[in-house]
Amino acid sequence: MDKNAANNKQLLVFLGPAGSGKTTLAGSYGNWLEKRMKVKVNFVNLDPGAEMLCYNADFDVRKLFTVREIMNKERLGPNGAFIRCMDLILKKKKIILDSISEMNGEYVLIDTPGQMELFVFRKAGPELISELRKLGHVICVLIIDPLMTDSPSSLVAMILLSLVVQLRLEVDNVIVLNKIDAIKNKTLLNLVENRKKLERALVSASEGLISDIALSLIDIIGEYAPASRLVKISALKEIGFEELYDILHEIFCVCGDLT
Ligand SMILES: Nc1nc2c(ncn2[C@@H]2O[C@H](COP(=O)(O)OP(=O)(O)O)[C@@H](O)[C@H]2O)c(=O)[nH]1
Ligand SMILES: [Mg+2]
Repeated sequence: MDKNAANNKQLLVFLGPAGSGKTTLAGSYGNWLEKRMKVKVNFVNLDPGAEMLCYNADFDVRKLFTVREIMNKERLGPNGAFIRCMDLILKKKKIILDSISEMNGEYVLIDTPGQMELFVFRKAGPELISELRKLGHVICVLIIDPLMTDSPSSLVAMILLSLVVQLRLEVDNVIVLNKIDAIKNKTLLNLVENRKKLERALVSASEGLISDIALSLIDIIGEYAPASRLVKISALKEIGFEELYDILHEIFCVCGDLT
């Protein structure tokens, strides 16, 4: 692929804990881009354990291997098979990258394995993402599921997890809080926007040492995951997609790939 074409391609990698909505968001945001922005989108599934997808994958890693096949063939349990699959992703990376480089859409949306930690903390994720950078501008969409948070400190922990992923992958990124359609109590969500409120909530939660740790991490969050980079969305109801698009576009432009 020539350099200019590569520079104009946005590769969005969806990452987040199991069940946070990677697959749903890849599908619904991709459809939204095609419908509303009239752009061509390609979809890539890198989850060998996926049962069902909500998009038509232009490349699907399950054509090469699946977690179930590896479990049967190598007599492994689900975790062992998953680890083996991450090694296989690396082994087959040329097939994956060649296939992505042949895609002709302006956007390539990449859905990643359910077990984020195995992808991010083993070699597969960082190596693949580093190679993807040769094919276009890679931006990670880090998904937080606020339904998994039940206290101010657990919200801090979730945001921090996104920062750890950033540290490991070294690429541009945006953090999204998904499933806002399902959140009954919006108080916790509002804390994200207001650092002072979050501080007060941590103090009054009286979680002792946990609150103290969370309080001392707030500055880091303010610096590396500022509220302006946290987008509240619903992958299911297509809420917040304009804002997500604007932020992604801004990152894309600031880095000099667009004028
Ligand atoms: N209410 C609600 N549920 C969602 C949303 N996004 C995903 N889900 C649900 O969360 C579950 C896990 O989603 P999935 O995309 O498979 O997560 P993944 O494991 O990160 O790929 C599914 O039951 C989805 O329907 C959302 O915005 N709102
Ligand atoms: Mg998935």
